[in-house]
Formats: sequence, structure tokens, C-alpha cells
Amino acid sequence: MEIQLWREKLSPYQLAVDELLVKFRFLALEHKEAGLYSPIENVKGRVKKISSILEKMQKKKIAFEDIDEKIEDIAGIRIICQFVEDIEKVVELIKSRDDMEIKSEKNYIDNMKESGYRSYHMIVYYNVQTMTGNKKIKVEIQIRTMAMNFWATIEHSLQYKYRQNMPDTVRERLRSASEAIINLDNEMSLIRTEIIDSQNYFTLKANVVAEILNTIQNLYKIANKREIVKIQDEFYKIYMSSDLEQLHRFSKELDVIAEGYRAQGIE
Ligand code: 0O2
Repeated sequence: MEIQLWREKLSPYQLAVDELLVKFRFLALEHKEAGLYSPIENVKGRVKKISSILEKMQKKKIAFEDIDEKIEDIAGIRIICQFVEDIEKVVELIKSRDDMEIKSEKNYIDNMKESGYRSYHMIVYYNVQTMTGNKKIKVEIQIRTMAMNFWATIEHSLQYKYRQNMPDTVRERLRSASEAIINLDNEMSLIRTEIIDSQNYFTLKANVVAEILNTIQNLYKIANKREIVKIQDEFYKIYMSSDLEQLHRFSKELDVIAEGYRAQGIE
């Protein structure tokens, strides 16, 4: 198969992966900027390597002309969550979108694989606009926790090493490691609220501190030096106290001061 043909075949898949990475990362960012907890911790994406496609074609006796139809994971997105509960939220988020249509789902969390593998899989249809027009392609989205991802990554590399001949002892160890991962995810779920509260606190604090610093920077251009020094001292005092309410109040007061200068037409 000529390399150019492969390039043509795979380029819409690359476009889909690139677009979806932007979209899912934006979703996570939107949550954070709004001071909300994001069920999406991290997103990765890849187009399947030609060698892996060839391997699958051979294994499943698929012709080159049929790969769009029969290989569903040429474009792959992996969404990593912090907690098991987040997976359901991400699934709902995906289902509520109108730029992708669900083709099928596999829940390997409620129905763990024999190997110990756990993850939620969705195959979605996604439209890309190419030079030759619209193309509807399939994308596999895998959604799993950080702990599940850790296990799957290790197990995948061992599968690669041993191919079909993984020793029973290694297989057994992986299964018991998988049990440990279930326990870890459960333990984390028990303290989920506390973890989220503390993460939200840091996000909100970072947002308000960024706002305050921005206003102070603008005031530098217009306010007198003595006033700026006073504002800065006040800010450091409040910052050290780590009182979010006080930081919010201070940010609003600074807005009023900046507004006052604007009203005087000094800015
Ligand atoms: P790779 O190298 O990750 O791309 P399919 O083989 O996709 O046509 P299947 O097997 O019904 O059909 O799909 P399934 O079970 O949903 O698996 C799809 C992908 O999930 C796999 O792709 C893996 O990425 C992952 N996966 C499934 N089972 C396991 C497992 O036991 N361990 C690990 N580590 N990953 C798993 P590929 O193409 O097999 O591999």
C-alpha cells in the first residue's frame, strides 16, 4: 500500500482527533474558569499507527477499502477522570452534545474484562469538513479514572511484551492489581467531596488573585504611588490570611477604585 494512500485515508481521522482534543480540553477549561469542578481531568488523543491498523486488518481479515467501516478505533480519544463518579458525568456530557452521535457503548466498569481491564468505551460518529467535503467518521472514546489508566497502561505494555504468551503468574498479579485499583477508586470516592472542595478552593483563590493582580497592574498606570503601595500591603495581608471571602471583597473594592479613576477620565 502506497504511503500517500494511507496519508489520504488517515488525514480526516487526524482532523477529528485534533478537533475533539480542542473541544474536550475547552470543556475542562470552561469548568475551571467558572470555578466549577471539572469531571474531565485530562484528555489525550491519537490516530492508530499504520502498523497497528495492518495488524488488525490481518487479524480480522479486513480489506483496505473496508477499514473505515470495520475498524472503529482509528481515531481514539482518551478522557481521564479523577473519580469513578465523573465517568458517568462525562458520558452524559457527550450524549448531550449535538456535534457527535453515539453509535455504541461498552461499559467495562460494571462488566470488567477477564483480564481485569476497566474503562467506559463509546463509539461516536463525528463529522469533519475536508477539502473534498463532509466526512462522517467513527471515533472511539475511552473514559476511565487515573487509577484505571495506570493499570491499563502497564497491562498494555506487558501484553505487548508477551504477545499471546503472558505467564500465568503475571496474569494473576495483574488481576490482583486490578482489585487493588477498584479499592483505590472506592477509597477516593469516599473522600471525593473533601478533595473537590479543596481543589475548588484553590481554583477560586487563583482566579480572584489573578483578577486582583490585573487590577493593581492597571492602577499602576493611573493611581498615585503612595496609594498603590497601600493597596499592595493590604493585598499581601489578605492573601496571607487565605480568607477567600475577604479576597473577593477586596477585589470588588479595587474595582470601585479603578472605576473611580475611569469616571474622573484619568485613565
Ligand atoms: P490498542 O493498541 O490500544 O489500540 P476491537 O478489537 O477494537 O475491534 P473489541 O476488542 O471488541 O474490538 O474492542 P474493545 O474490547 O472495546 O477494545 C478496544 C480497545 O480497548 C483496545 O484497543 C484497547 O485499547 C482497550 N482494551 C480492551 N481490552 C483491554 C485489555 O484487556 N487491556 C488493555 N490494556 N486495554 C484493553 P486495541 O486495538 O485492542 O489496542
